[in-house]
Amino acid sequence: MLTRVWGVEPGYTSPVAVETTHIPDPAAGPESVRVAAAGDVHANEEIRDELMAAFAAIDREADVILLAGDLTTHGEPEQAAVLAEACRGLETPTVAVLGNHDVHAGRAAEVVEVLVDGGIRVLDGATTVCAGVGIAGAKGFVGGFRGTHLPDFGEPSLRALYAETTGEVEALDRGLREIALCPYRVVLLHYAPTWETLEGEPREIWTFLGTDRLQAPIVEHRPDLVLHGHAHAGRFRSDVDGIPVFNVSVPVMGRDFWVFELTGSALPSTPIR
Ligand SMILES: [Mn+2]
Repeated sequence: MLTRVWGVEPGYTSPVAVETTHIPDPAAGPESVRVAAAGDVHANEEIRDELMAAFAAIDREADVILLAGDLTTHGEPEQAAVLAEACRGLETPTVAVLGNHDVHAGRAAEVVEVLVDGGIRVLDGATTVCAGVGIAGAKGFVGGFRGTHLPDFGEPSLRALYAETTGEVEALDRGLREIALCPYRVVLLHYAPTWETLEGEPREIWTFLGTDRLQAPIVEHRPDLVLHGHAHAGRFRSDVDGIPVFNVSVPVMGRDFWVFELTGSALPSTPIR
């Protein structure tokens, strides 16, 4: 269903600026960090050269590279090896979550092993900290949006699906608690937490492209930035309760990576009367 387009336009010179709640400390070094992001890279042997070139070009252009799932075309370890090779030796740390394509072959554990061997940190309901950026990463799952939710009712298979999404929501909540004290906090997902970045995809399949159940921990913990992929025909930019959400699927961006610059913004002082 999802056709991959590898964007070639370099766009590293005009990052999207994201103001954060971080209070800058001049003594603590740089006041901003650059996050490069891409989803739905869909590595395989045929695009080896483009992939190598794209990752070589983004290296050192950002403080961290985030990959929002669908790292491979069909979840074969050989495909993951192509991405691992592109990332091996990069100076910029790379962090990824898996997508549905990466679990398709039933070999997700091997895929993760290959990626880790290439130096990629794979988060499956877990967290990591790179360059002061706390990252809570999970694949997420399906479930729909207000008015179209899959119910927790009836057949065991349907209820198991609901429970699997519950597990993703709980993992995201735990992750955001773990990184609560990081200066910058980013959520990395494959599935969409809002329908607003799905606009462009057929409305009939939105329930299978994500769920607003993922919004609960986002609204509670208020990370600085939320990134997802999966919806190749969706929309780039939206928000959840004012928190910026970007669909960084490569076909949506029309380029290899997008760079987000997270900048500390001193909170305004309370006027004293
Ligand atoms: Mn996907």
